[in-house]
Amino acid sequence: MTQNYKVADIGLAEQGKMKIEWAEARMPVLMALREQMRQTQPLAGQRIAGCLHVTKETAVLIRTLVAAGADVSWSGCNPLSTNDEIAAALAADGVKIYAWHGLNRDDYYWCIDKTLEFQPTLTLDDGADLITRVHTTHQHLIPTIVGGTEETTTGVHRLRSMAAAGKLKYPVLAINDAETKWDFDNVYGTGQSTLDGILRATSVLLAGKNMVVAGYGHCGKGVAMRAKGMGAHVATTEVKPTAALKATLEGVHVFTMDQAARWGDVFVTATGVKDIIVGRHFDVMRDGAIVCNTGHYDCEINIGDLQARAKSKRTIRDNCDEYVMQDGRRIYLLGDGRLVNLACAEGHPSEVMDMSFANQFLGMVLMASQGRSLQPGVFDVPAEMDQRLAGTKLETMGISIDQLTPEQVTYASSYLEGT
Ligand code: RBV
Repeated sequence: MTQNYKVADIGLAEQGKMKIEWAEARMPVLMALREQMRQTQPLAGQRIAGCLHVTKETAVLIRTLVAAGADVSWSGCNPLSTNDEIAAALAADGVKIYAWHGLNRDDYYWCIDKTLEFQPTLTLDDGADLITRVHTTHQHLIPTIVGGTEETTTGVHRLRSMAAAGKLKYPVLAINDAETKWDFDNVYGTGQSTLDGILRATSVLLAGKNMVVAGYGHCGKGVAMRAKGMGAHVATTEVKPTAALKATLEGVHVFTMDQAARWGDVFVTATGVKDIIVGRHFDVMRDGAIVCNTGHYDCEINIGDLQARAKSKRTIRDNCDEYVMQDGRRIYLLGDGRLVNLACAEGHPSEVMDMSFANQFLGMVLMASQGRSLQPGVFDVPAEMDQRLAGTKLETMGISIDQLTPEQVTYASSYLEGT
């Protein structure tokens, strides 16, 4: 029998199982859906190829997809984000999984291609690498695919460009754009886990430090908010006037990166755009500057420019490389410029992934039943699904909210009511 997994060390499975249990205890919405849909089996007969960070939270999602009847084949969506213990636990459970921490680019695509071997009917992406692979090297699979989902901002951007160019060949749900995803995961998830990654890799005191957060979108805002809470002086860099204005009114300095490069002690990129920190910025940074990225891809910091300026490099701590410049200044790069929260810590906390992955799960169920009737394109998560999910999350937290009376409903919808 051929082995239907490739992981770093299957011997790590027991450790991984305990971590998954830890996450399950903190993901009540997804767990309730699992029990509900174990009965109804809405994913029976579906083959789901997934490409998403192999974390304890993702394992909870995978177990839920399997409980609902799906056959699943999985790869990671970033070379440094796979937790080897989790991958081992999933493999031991019989999940087809091809993922290990620290794989190279060729292995990365080998893993994705392995997940496509069972001819999926649904694709689940984070960053759109899987769906891009289907549309470039595996187009023969398109006729049997009914739909897909996409987890993150960068992936949704890619898919919208693909759709605008007429190149997207099946319907995809933009999970990222659900309110119960971006307004929580992107802000509070990124905020906490990014600082978690920086602290695990450096253990520096953030109080009193100058922290530069490139990009004041949902992710940047979350990082800035939490860094402020730790006592850092926070600045952001922006290209969008309204975002820069919001930052200013929220008490965050706004600088150009040329200005910020001289000012910062710690730099985090959260823009989704390449070349945010380049050679001329490294040239003026302070001795000891710490640089990292929390955007989906590792292109925001130009590492080639950093390497070209360095006379030496050593790994001084786990996930922390020290580059010594020609003039003796030291610059520290965390997690090879890849998502610092996943490369140097455990990604977003389970409590927030509960909502993101409940959306993913319901998105798969929706696509399984309705994908065939949709045209190719990028679709929003239905608004009522979003509100229902938020309501369930509140219930699990023991929080009750009010309901409008019929009179209030009439008032709210009347244009005749005034002074
Ligand atoms: N993300 N997943 C985790 N713990 O499984 N942490 C972060 C986890 C996702 C998050 O939803 C974000 O949109 C995406 O990673 C970026 O690749």
